[in-house]
Amino acid sequence: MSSETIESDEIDIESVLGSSVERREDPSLITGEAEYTDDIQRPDMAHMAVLRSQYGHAEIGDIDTSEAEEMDGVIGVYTAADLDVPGEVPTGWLLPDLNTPSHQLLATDRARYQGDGIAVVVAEERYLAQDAADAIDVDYNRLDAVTDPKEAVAEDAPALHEWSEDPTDTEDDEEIEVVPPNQAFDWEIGNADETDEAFENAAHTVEVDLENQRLIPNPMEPRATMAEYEPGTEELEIRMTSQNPHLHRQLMAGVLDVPEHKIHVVAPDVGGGFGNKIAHYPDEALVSWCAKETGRPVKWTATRSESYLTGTHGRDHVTNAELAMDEEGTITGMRVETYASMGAYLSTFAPAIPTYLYGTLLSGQYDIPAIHCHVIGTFTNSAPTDAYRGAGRPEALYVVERLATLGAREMDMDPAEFRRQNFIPEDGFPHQTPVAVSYDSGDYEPALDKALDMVDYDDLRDRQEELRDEGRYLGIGFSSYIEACGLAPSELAGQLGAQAGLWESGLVRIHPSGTVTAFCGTSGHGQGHETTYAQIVSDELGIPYDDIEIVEGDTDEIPQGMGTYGSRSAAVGGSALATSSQKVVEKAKKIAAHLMEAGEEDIEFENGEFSVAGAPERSMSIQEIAQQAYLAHDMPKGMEPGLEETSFYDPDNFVFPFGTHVAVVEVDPETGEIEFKNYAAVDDVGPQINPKIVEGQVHGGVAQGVGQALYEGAEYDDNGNLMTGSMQDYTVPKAEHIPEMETDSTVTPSPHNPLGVKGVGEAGTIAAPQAVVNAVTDALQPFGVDHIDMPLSSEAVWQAVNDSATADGGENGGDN
Ligand code: MCN
Repeated sequence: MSSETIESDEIDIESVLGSSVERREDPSLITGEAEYTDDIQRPDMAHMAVLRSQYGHAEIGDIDTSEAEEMDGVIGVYTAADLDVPGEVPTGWLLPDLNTPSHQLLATDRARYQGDGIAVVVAEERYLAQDAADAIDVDYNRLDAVTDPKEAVAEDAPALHEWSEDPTDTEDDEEIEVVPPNQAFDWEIGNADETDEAFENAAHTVEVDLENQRLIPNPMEPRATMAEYEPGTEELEIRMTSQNPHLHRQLMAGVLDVPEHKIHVVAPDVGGGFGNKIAHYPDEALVSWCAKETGRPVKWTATRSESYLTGTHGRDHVTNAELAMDEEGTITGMRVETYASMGAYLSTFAPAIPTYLYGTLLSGQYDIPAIHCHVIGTFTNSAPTDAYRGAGRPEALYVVERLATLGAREMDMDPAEFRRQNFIPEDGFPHQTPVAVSYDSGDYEPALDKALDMVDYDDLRDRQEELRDEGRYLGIGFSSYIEACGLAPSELAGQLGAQAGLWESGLVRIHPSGTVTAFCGTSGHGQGHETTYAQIVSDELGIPYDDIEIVEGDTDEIPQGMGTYGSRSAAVGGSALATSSQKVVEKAKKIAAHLMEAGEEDIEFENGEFSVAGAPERSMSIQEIAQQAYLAHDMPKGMEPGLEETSFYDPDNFVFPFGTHVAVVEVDPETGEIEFKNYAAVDDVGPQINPKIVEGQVHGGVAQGVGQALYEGAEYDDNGNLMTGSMQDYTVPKAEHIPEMETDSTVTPSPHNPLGVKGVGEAGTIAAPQAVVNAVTDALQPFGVDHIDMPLSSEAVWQAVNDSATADGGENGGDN
């Protein structure tokens, strides 16, 4: 990528789009001037702490709050019985026959995961609030727990929820299906019969059992909220770590029964989210309730351990996957069955993640005629799961790309050539997959070829052979991934169960002096929107980049919004701003024609100048037009003064970025240690607004994907105790753990948005895990190791080598 950063005063309007302009948000972030939620102070501010269940599953008996209430400085102690809120924590995505359990802001009779809130304390000081919460005495009756997604629906599994309706399907008189109590949903996509037939007729099949382990998101800033209630105006102002302030406002209005227009949500600077700050949690609503109840501004900031316990987790799938092929290794079918943990309750978007964001991506980059995917969502005594960078798509591509590698092995084919043979051809777009989605555009071979060049593939295979002779094990792993982002066409989202539209709003206002403020309903929290959005608006309006200000994350300033997740901001938010800018230019053109006494059709617009065709000396700048639009002394008849426009942009389709990542590792079979030798990432995200930002997103995404492949994994014990409850037990990779990576790109525009852009925010996370696992198992081929579940710790690798040696009587590992 051509991504040397350039300073903003070095760019001109012709090249502003596509330049690596320095991120304008960084100076305040790196000099400590940024204001995070926890930095906010109010003179009479109180602090909230939450007493959380210490057990994974327990009945709650008496709760004795007397000692806490008597402590000096305690303002109030509240349990579920004190809360007069009408609403429960809502589920924002409904599937057919979804079992939606009651989820109160505080647990009433039962705690269902370690960390479930039981009481809150409001006190003068933060640590006093926590001490008082610790002084609350709860009479627990411990219950058996279940934490494995598949075991949760076993006959003898302890049930988490009591359903008000008998969960027995009696519609069909012949067959009475008893739904296991811990089953959230039973969902399928694709064609089961056609897929079964493909397997019956297959010349070759491969099968793998795999786990996509539970992950804990680690944004630098934990979740935090500061709420203030104004009794005079009855307004509630909530400053919180949000990826989607308007959505939080809407949901909170229902939960707290406060009119939506009386709630003002602001996301100050937010230190990363990775999906963790999308959901509506009980905590933010509790802070808001406490502010109203006590009449004091109230703040709550999660500790890191509290984040680990109660923030939404990601992944947690147990899967069986199979691939069918003909004699030549052409894929003819794929069959997948997955058990996906929802945790103890349904988080806001949880039901969508292992279904519509997973099953629909199982075709990968391949032309597969028949696919069937069956997913059983289950309740377990663990933190609720929800979106975590990639959300459903890393799980899908892990399945696809593990199968592709195993398929190539079965066929004794080179894994790159196996992929190439099965790619959807360049002229095959738009491509309708058998799992509902239609890919917008793609051209997969050039990305693969670039990646092969970057790692010197042919030489590398020779080198692999040479090293094996020396008893060293080099492995090369491929991941030719696809992803669906730019969420999403509202009509389609509605058909699939979304309880919200997924359009985006953008307001572009040119001020009388010619500078611009542009407002967007997305809410960046590290992605660089202030920079890239200003590039888009500058390009559209022909106004210098430095004269453009971007505003996000404030429900009072921005008309409406759906927020930032699903790598949607560039494709949907950026398109809303581009559309509004185009509307501004249209209006300005009419004014220009009027003022220059020319027909509108004769007015040309380029780089911020309106001129009369054939008479370039007759021209006016867009800034001059803005001034005239506000003076309004001489406007076209009937036209309103001012120069600002709003759009609600609703995309026609998802966008489907893709690419090939190749990991090269060396594995020591005696210690199980893995060393990166190379990592090449070729990503196609359509035209790049800012190549440096794109590169940064790929780096960050790959870091998280490598984290999943090698280091991270949330572990609960059999009682539902989180064993990886802090950074001491949960390995978040550090710089030294991340490979040096080389990035490059191809550019295939999407036909579905005015900028042609596809998202990049999750690409690396979706691509990396299977590149690494495929590389490690490639290295271990002499030992017959075909699969190891993530994270590939040294112990897991060592164990796999030893198990395989035991299984074949020591024949494997022949080279050393
Ligand atoms: N971009 C670009 N050219 C493109 C596509 C995108 O220059 N063709 C730029 C965008 O303008 C934006 C950035 O790349 O500045 C990411 O854009 P996009 O792919 O639209 O993703 P979003 O902005 O919607 O961000 C969401 C995405 C997700 S889903 C997660 S999770 C994630 C991620 O972004 N969390 C992040 N990246 C993160 N980066 C940081 N620093 N912190 C997080 O929490």
